[in-house]
Amino acid sequence: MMRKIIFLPIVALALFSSCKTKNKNSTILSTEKKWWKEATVYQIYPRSFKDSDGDGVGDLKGIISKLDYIKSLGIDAVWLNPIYTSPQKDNGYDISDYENINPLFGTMEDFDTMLKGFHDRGIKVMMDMVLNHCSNEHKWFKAASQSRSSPYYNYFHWWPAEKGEPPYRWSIFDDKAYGWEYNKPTNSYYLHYFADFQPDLNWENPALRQDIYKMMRMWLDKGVDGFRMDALAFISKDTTWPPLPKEYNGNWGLYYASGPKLHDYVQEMNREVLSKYDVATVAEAMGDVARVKKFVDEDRKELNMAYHFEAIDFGYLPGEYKMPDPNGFDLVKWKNVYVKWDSAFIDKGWGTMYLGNHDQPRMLTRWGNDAPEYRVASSKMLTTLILTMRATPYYYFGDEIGMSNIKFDRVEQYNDVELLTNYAQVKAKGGDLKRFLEGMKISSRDNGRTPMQWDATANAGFGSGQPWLPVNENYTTVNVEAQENDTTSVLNYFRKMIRVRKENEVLVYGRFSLLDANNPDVFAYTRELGDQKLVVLLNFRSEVKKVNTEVDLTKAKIIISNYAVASTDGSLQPYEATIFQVN
Ligand code: TEU
Repeated sequence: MMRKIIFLPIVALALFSSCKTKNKNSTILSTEKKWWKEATVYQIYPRSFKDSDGDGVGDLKGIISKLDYIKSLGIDAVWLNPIYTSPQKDNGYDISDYENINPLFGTMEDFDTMLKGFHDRGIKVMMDMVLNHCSNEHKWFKAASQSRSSPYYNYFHWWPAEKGEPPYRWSIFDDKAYGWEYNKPTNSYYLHYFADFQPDLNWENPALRQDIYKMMRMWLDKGVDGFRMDALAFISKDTTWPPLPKEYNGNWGLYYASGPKLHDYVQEMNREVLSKYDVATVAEAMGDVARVKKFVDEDRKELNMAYHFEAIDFGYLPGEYKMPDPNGFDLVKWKNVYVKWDSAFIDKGWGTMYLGNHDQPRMLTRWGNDAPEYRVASSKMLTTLILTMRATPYYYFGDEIGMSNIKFDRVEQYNDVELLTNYAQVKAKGGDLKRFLEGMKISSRDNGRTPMQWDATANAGFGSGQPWLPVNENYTTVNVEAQENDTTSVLNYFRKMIRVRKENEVLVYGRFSLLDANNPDVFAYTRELGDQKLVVLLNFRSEVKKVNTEVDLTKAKIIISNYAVASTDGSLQPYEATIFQVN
């Protein structure tokens, strides 16, 4: 049954009422109110959240058992990483059946129970949609790879071997960084921008597109509230396969993203699927401001939100895979990245804010300070940043208790295909593997994938079986149970910060302006809407630092602070985060 949008007048009013805000610098912020702009999205990586059956892998029944906990956070929506049938070689981003649940996670009945459980609690559910590629075990690829005359052959991109070697394309998850794989039965190469077990889907083919739309409608008809669209920028390819230009220089975001028909496809998807439902959509959108904006400019009728990579990929050495700069990251430049992306969506579109997800290390280790004495203050400080930007916050599970990187020493401890293939590349080039592994302690994806730390019992209460990735050994002190009744805990600060965002519309729609822009240690800004003005001060250092706000804070009202006594004298305590209301 189609769950078409039936707008009750009152809902329609709320959804379409427009708030035009004139600020003192007289620019007009035109902001159409939407539930997904006001929502805080909590990301659940199902493998690592809660294991109900003792097989060491988190599952849907595990999530169901934690619905009340999730509700207690005050979040509005969840985004679930892929739970579809999959060989799990890239933990579900290699889908072999888009219309079923992987038995590892449960059954469709479990899914329905979980969805209802979220909806009963007023929480929306966003599913991950992997539309650039599927698994080589998908029935489409199995048939396609048998014969060129298979009706599914053109569901993929092929280069016939009689034409010689295909033109070079890069692959992010390949031992040889080579994006074509030879397939004997068809005597042709198939394209894979990701791992060789993730063949790219051929969106040129209308039959493929129709199958995809049908599948998306199936999930929406079930009542799903939105999609996070994986690697969407890559779905269109220039199928004349031109050689890469000299200026390419490894920048696939610029040269592979936004293929010539990308936006035709997204607009078609909008017409055929998305426009028929009240859903939230967010794309992984690689590229510069102009490219990313195209996805979310309302007039173009594509998607709602996009997330860029400029702030999250910041502070790595150029030309190397996620190698952190030993000098740390330049806060002044980082702040300017946020200014740039905020202004990208001033009049049109809407952005996202995140500091961690399943492709990232723990935000505490990467952007804060995971030393025991700074864990609490810097986790709260980063939480404050995420929840005070003019963008929809995406908050990664476990960050609400201040989980940190596990920092494996040996390559054998890793599970992640991205790490393992990049390790193989460094090894093949005779590179410095020790240095590589040191860097990965800060940046690798598995750091963000260790099991949720529920309590101080065995396996941190994640489940009775040996977890698929080890539990961080700090679980005996860093866990939900220990923080539940502690009013000063990171967990309770997160809940409080969510309430602060909900109670202050200015934090959603208000203008964002940087303060003390050249301050190398403090991220300071104002948010303004109508007559309300908030000042947000965030100290990114483990020492007391000065900030110049040009406002007398001694008379300002303190909305929230991560210190019992907030500083009002133009200094900030280590990792202090304080929000003031100044009028
Ligand atoms: O990631 C897409 C992507 O571009 C990755 O390169 C990501 O930015 C990188 O891993 C960061 O180090 C998506 C998913 O989020 C990721 O988990 C999948 O592995 C990938 O697609 C393939 O589906």
